[in-house]
Amino acid sequence: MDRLTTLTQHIRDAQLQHPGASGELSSLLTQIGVAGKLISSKVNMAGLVKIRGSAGTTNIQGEVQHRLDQLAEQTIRDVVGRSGYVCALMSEEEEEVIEIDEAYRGRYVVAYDPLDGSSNIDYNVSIGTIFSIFRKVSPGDEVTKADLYRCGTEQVAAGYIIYGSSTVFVYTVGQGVHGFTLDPTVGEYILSHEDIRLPSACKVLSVNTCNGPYWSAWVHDFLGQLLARNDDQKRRLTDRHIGSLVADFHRNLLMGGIFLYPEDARSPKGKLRLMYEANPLAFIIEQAGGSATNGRDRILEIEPEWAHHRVPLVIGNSAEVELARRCVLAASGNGSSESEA
Ligand code: P6P
Repeated sequence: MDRLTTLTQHIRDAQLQHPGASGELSSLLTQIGVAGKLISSKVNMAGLVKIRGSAGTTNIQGEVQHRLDQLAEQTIRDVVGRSGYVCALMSEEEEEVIEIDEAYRGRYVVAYDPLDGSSNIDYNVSIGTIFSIFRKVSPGDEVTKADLYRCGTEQVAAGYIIYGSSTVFVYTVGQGVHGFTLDPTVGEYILSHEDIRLPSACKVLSVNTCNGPYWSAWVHDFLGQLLARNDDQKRRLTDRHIGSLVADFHRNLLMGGIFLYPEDARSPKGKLRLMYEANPLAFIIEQAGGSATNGRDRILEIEPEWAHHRVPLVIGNSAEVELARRCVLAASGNGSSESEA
């Protein structure tokens, strides 16, 4: 029987790579794991305890909040916010940055989407928590914009917890990407996906094709080139899109694929948020050997304008991300989009 490695052990081993590390980041990641266990138990019971359905309120995004959204938000505030390792929280559910009481304040900033894909909650589709962690940089106790609105390259850790057929915690601290499956019988995350590498072949295309009438020309060019790969001999590419970013991303990370939510006439700046969706997933995909762009720039180098900065997102296999970039350039009159692949 293979040796079992728990999340806590793995995080500690990763921390041991940095002798000067205080262990606070390790403890913070462990607390995020605890929050994930609590949210997982509620997600898995949602249908039974009738907490599904709308809470009748809306969040800053104007999206109808589900009770599970609010529960996930409160769980992260209680567990992570009072861990003693965090000085500020940036939540998809909250317009303002959440400052932490002095008694619990620590050295890290956490940006998170407490329950991504929540519109799928009532249909038993996989949903998830996405998180991004920065170390405070300004001196003293005060939290400044310099601590908050940071490029993704400054993340010290990022990950997600996907609540699906099983609950899986996936994270990176810049030493590869690792996944842990929760054993609910003992409440431990057990290493199940060590050193995840994005498969070299792009097998999956994930996009909401019903946004087609709203897309820029480059998107049609890009998709046309991808679909041309399927011919009489072989179907090289298939479509898998479930409308839950964390679920679409996790499947593509393991199978090899490209996900895109480009800018369109309805969302001219894109729909997905930089700080707590694009940045953490871009950190992960790069650590696994892939790429992420807004169509022009590397996601991790985009300067955030505010906590809920939206970006177009193309993320997955690097060759296909580069093809998307060429299509954008060609549409703007610079160069040809013809795939070199
Ligand atoms: P659309 C869920 O609300 C979400 O933020 C992502 O999880 C998902 O990829 C996207 O929105 C789906 O948006 O416009 O295709 O319904």
